[in-house]
Amino acid sequence: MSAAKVSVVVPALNEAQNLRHVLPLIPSDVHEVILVDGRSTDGTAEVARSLLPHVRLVAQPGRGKGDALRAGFAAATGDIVVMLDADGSTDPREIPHFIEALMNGADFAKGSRFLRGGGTSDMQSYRRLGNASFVIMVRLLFGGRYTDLCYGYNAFWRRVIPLLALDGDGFEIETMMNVRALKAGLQVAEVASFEHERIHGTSNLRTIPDGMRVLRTIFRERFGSARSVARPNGRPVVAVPVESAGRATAVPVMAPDDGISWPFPAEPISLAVGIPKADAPQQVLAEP
Ligand SMILES: Nc1nc2c(ncn2[C@@H]2O[C@H](COP(=O)(O)OP(=O)(O)OP(=O)(O)O)[C@@H](O)[C@H]2O)c(=O)[nH]1
Ligand SMILES: [Mg+2]
Repeated sequence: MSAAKVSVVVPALNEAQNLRHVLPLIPSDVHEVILVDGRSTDGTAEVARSLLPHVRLVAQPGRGKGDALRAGFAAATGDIVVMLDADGSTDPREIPHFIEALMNGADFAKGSRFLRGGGTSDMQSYRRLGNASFVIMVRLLFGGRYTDLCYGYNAFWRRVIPLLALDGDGFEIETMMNVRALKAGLQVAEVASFEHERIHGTSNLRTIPDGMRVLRTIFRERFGSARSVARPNGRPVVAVPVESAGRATAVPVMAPDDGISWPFPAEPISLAVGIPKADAPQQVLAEP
């Protein structure tokens, strides 16, 4: 068990079929799991409660993933907040790597699919290109050496939430968090992470409109009125290379009845145990 209390925030919009692949795999010794329901019509909240009787269900006031996450962060009571998706894309077994990065001194630990040991099977080439362009843009405009930007798996100390002053409603929220973490001069760690395809259902992301929201966010953060608080090239960005969720050693298991080969283990892991990882030291990616 981590000495710090960990709150896991999961935004979910019609993810009832996917939750059984996600919630049971959250380490059982976390402080709380908060599921932010976006007025789902498929029984998401009920399924969450049946899978995890102690889950905290939070209703979001507005619409969009950003709105949902902000509601979840406001409700969190732990020392550390971990955000991950409800569609099976993000592996809860990676949580200990994020915690480790925070325990090692990071204020903010962001998942990266493009760090050694990370990867994705859920990103079409045009989305990959868009994300890469945004990464380069953020490096040029804000400094740091991020390798990923629009990824929904991140963790941070709850005390940094006021510093981020989040006000995004949609899929630009991760970009806003990542950029504001740099602007606030936070110690940011990147943690290698593997993103899987969503298991059931369809994406809520609309590539062009949501890509435009990300682009607008980047420019507004750099050239809008908030630029006065910018501290580009702040403290170092630190990378914590880890193996991609130990997938090389994970035993594939069959989900009970959907026929999908699912590489996650049947049992959740403990925060203290985590996934076997490479003996890779922390790696400084950028000097201030
Ligand atoms: N509460 C809430 N959750 C949302 C909303 N929009 C998206 N989500 C959740 O946010 C997570 C990421 O959304 P996705 O639709 O998977 O977007 P994506 O990962 O970019 O798209 P895919 O690659 O197709 O999975 C999922 O857990 C969604 O259920 C929303 O408006 N409200
Ligand atoms: Mg997804």
